[in-house]
Amino acid sequence: NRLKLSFLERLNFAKNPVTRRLLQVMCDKKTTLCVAADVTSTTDLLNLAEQTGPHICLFKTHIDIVEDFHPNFLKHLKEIAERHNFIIFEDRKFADIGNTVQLQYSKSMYQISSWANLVTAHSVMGKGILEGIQQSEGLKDRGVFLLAEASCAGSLTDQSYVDATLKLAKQYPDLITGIVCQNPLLLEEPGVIQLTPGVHLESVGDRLAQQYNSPETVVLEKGADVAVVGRAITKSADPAAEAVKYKEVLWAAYEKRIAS
Ligand code: BMP
Repeated sequence: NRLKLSFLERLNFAKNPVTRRLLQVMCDKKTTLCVAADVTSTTDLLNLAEQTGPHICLFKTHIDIVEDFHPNFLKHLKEIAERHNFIIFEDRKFADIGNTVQLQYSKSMYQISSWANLVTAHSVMGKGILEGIQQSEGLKDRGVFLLAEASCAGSLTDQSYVDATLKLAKQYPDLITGIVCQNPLLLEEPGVIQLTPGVHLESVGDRLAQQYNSPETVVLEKGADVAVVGRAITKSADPAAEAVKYKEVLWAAYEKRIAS
């Protein structure tokens, strides 16, 4: 059962190179925190990366919300990522036919495949998306988080969708880093990471159907390995201090989970 194994033990099961690196970063820095960097300027993004960098394993971007994007900015982001030892993760949520996904992943001014080691994809279009990503030009080490469930109220994913998503993920062990979900899914493979968004210590949701759980709940009850925290950190007066707080609560919950 993956939930009882330590991240170090699970490292040996991981078939994807970015998953192995992620687990190593998590162990080295004692953090399972992924910050959702949902800010709209390159200055804010770089400041957030600098402030939260020492406390996170993943830095999750939505590059298409940035208003002053220029390729040069990526050099700075990569430099910060190397210095603070975290992985850059573009939450693109690919959801088209393989050929289009391939173009979206490696072309345009964003050229995601050249700087993001991790991306998200929807499973709704089937294997074409994964083939498209796998066969694109770009970084050699790449991993995909496949979405099985969403954190928001009214999501259309049902059990058969979840089951089909897990089945699809199993067919691409070399590419899949993990699953985005809200429940302790039966990921038989301990080398697959559960990523869970919708985490907040002080709020239960927003006005647009987002739903939050506490860090303890997502780790101990919902099976999260890595927790995604956005506005709880980005909107706080002191993002660095807030990141430390989340990192510590999340890590304590993980230690409790593997000890129990
Ligand atoms: P926040 O903690 O501010 O609500 O941000 C959550 C982040 O996680 C957003 O970037 C959102 O795109 C992402 N996310 C989510 O909230 N729910 C999901 O089911 C999947 C996501 O990727």
